[in-house]
Amino acid sequence: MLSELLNERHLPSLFTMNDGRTADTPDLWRERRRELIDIFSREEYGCTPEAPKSVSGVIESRDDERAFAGKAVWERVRLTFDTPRGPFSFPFNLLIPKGQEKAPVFVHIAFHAAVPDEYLPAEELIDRGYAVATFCYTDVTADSAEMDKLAAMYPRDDKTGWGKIGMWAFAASRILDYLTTRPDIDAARACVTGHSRLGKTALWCGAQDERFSMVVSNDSGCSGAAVSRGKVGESIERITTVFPFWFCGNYRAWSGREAEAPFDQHMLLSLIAPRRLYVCSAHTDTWADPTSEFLSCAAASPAWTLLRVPGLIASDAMPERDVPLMEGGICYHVRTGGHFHSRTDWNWHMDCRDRYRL
Ligand code: GTR
Repeated sequence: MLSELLNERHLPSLFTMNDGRTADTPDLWRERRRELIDIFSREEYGCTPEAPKSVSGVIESRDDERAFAGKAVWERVRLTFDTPRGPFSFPFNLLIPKGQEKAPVFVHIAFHAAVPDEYLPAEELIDRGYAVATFCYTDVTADSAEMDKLAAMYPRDDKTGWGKIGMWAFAASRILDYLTTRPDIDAARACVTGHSRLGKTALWCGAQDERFSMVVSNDSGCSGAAVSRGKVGESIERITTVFPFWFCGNYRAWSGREAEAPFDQHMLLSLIAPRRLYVCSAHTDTWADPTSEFLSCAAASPAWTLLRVPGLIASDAMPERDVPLMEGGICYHVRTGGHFHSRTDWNWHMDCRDRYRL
């Protein structure tokens, strides 16, 4: 039974505030939300700098004739914003389906700059009326300890300074800044998404940036959707040994001490309430641990309830494979197969967006 499994994890309470009060009203939840963002900033992902005052985009090339058989406009945009050490810029691809006044959009945090890509079925998205703004994460900063590009533009302390996940998440928010200025994009219907390490990134981005009406994490696993307490596969110890630079310096102190931490990943998910959250697992992806991803959704669900939106609507068991749960504010599926951002995943994300006009 799911409820028994959940009890065994002994997850920290979403609602117990730092001073011992219980956040049991929407107003107190606003305060608690702030506390949780502070905890994740200090202990896991590092502190996010203030957003720049303005962001501008220059369209470097535009194809409105041939792209995707003439069904879409394809722009290559260079985004620029101010930082404490001067202007920073990075490129992204913007695909906009024709035939709508304003298109809902996916902000896709991508492993590659290519369009389409094995993880990005661009034509399928266009055919279903979704725009996509996709950027390659290493155009923002290297996936290594090297503090290049965006990382070089801000002072950073070793303990609480942002890690790479925080930087990629920040970049996704800057793209949304720009998209809000575009008359052809419906920025009120913006969904941030990514796979694996970039699924962790999408969650941290959407947790902080409430302008995203929907957040999708695909196979994000450890330090993403999955709770760390009782998790199998990757652990805090392992991830902070192999990828310490994804996080702030303090995170490592929790390796092997998950049970003592004042946080766990269901609290990250709760920050997305009452917006739509869609967590996706793949059944052979034991490294990410589908059970811990699903338990995390169940444990986050009371935050939606508090805000008077149904959270996870599921039976008291692990969901069947390939049967997406889309009834509540938290959606979930476990897809047959392995660690991959597949067309099957994308189609279900789009089904969900269609259904709720998100
Ligand atoms: C793995 C890492 C996971 C996951 C994955 C990926 O090596 O252990 O946390 O993020 O990379 O991003 O593909």
